[in-house]
Amino acid sequence: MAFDSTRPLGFATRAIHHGYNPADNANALTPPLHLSSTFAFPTAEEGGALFAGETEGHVYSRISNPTVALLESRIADLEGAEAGLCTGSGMGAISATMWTLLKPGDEIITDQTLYGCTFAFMRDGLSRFGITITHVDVRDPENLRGAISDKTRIVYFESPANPNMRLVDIRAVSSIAHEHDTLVVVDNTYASPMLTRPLTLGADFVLHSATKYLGGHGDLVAGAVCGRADAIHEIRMVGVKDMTGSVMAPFNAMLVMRGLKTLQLRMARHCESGMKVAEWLEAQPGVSVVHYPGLVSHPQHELAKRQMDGFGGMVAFELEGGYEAGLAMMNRLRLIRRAVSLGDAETLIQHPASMTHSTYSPDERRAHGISEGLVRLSVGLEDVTDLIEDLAGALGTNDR
Ligand code: 3LM
Repeated sequence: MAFDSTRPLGFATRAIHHGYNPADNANALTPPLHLSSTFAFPTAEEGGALFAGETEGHVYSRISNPTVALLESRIADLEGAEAGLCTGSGMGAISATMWTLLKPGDEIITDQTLYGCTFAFMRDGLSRFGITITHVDVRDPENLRGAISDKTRIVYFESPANPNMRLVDIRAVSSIAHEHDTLVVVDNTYASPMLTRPLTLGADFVLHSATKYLGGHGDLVAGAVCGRADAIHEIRMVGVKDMTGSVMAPFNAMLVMRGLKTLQLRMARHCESGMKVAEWLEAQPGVSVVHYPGLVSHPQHELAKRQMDGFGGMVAFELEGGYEAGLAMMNRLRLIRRAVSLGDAETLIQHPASMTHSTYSPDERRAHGISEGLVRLSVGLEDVTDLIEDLAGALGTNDR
């Protein structure tokens, strides 16, 4: 029998159990992996009814799949959404959502700072089809008031933003956007639903690169979008089925479900170690600035305390020696891996200007607050003393 609690279940419990009852699946503790690409119709008429949307069920795995559907319902539950949809990558979730919601003539307002490929998708992809992109610094929500118009269909941002850790007040921005009947789409990759739940703060859609904290082990590429059931159905039937074909493989859904089981545990450790590394870095000579929402020196620390249930594992910093010093320091690391991506067990370091944000021109980076010397750390799950020792060696603050 399914467990029936009189009070809402906790985050970790839901991340492990939501939507699955072993009794429905030969008592298998672990949900089955349905690899089937297609599903047999009992009769031709029933197949027709499924296609007509008169009955519910699986037809073909580019539309839906039972293993992926379980993950979709779990992520939606953790985000406090009516429905979820999983995709082949984070960019798949972003593009399928945008192609579904926007039409020529519409405008999208985004924050200044976006992940490099999201920025390029908007600049080179959406703009080709008659959609206007306007970048506004929505760290001050009032800036949105001056920019928003009848044409603005979507306000889009990340919080914390990749790579400079700027935050957006989701509640304030959503309330201004809704005065203008504009949809709010939040990329919640950095925080994960454990630290921020944008829909409960007023956003309309929440997106993820599930490659990162949701998967958590650096062994898959995946994405997700959550929101109201009717809108998610439309993104599934238009943005995924017909426009991008960006489908999550059932095996990847299994892996993300495995990752979700430890999301709370992992995130708690990311937060603890992220804070220690950020505080340590801030105290080092030669480190000119550390961007981490848990630091009192972060200009939006008060917002972070209000909006986030922890400050996460992403830390960005700059050295006094700028670009060259940053790269030289990266090359001296012995344990921390030089790699893009984030949210893995392994601590990763990368240089946004030449890597994740090389899609921006130098002028665009300057205008969008992404400095050339910035270095980005995804603090992993190793012993934090080992990480700090490696950083100390690379910064030349110990005798190695
Ligand atoms: C990275 N980021 O290293 P996928 N939204 C955010 C992201 O950080 C990312 C995506 C969407 C990185 C990937 S860079 C070549 C490697 C906030 C990805 C896109 O399509 O699952 O990679 O998600 O910052």
